Amino acid sequence: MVIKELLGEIHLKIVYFGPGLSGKTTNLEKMHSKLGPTCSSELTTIKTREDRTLFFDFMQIKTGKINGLTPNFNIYTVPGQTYYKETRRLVLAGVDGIVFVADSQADRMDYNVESFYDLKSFLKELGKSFDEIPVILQCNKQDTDSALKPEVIKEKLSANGLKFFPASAIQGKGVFETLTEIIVQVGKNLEK
Ligand SMILES: Nc1nc2c(ncn2[C@@H]2O[C@H](COP(=O)(O)OP(=O)(O)OP(=O)(O)O)[C@@H](O)[C@H]2O)c(=O)[nH]1
Ligand SMILES: [Mg+2]
Repeated sequence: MVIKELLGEIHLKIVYFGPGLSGKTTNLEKMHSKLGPTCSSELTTIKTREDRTLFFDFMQIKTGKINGLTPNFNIYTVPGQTYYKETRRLVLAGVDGIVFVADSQADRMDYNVESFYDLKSFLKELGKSFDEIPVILQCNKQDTDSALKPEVIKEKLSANGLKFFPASAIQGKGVFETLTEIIVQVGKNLEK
C-alpha cells in the first residue's frame, strides 16, 4: 500500500497468482475489455512468443473513495511457469490482496497444490499470512469436461476459510464476481 497524501490517492496492490496456464492473464483481458477507460488504465502484458506471461501483466482500476482517499487498485498477474519463481516472489512484494486462480481440470490439481504451497511460503518470507492478507480462490476453467467442483478443489488445497468462486474466464464468467470480492475485502482490511 502506498498513500499519496497530496494527490488524495491510495495505491493498493492485487496479485493474480496461480500455476501456469490457469487463466490469470485471461482474467485481466476480460476485465479490461469490459471496463471503460474512465475506470481502468491500459492493460500491459509482457508475453513470450508462446503467449505465456514473461514478467507480469498490469492494469489499474479506480473505484469510489475509501476514507476520503481515491483508491487505485493496481492489478498484477504473476508468470505461472515453474522457472519464473523469482519473478513471482518480486511481484508479490507489497501485496494487499490475492486472487489464487486454480485450474479446475483434474490433471492440473498437482500444479494447483504446488503453486498454492509456493504462495504460502512466499508470504511467510514477506512476514505475512492469510490472516492478514485477503485471499480469494477462483476455480477457473469450469467449462472443461474434467473440471473438479470448487468444493473439491478447496478441500484438496486445504484452503479452509477462503471464499471461492467458480469461473470460466474465457467466457467471462466469474471474472467480475472475483474482482469485486477481492476489492471489497481489501477495502475492509484497510478500514481495520
Ligand atoms: N477452457 C478454458 N480455457 C481457458 C480459460 N481461461 C483461460 N483459458 C485458456 O488457457 C490458456 C492459458 O491462459 P492464460 O490466461 O494465458 O494463463 P496464465 O495463467 O496467464 O498462464 P501463464 O502466464 O503462463 O502463467 C489460454 O489458451 C486461454 O485461452 C477457461 O476458463 N476455460
Ligand atoms: Mg499469464
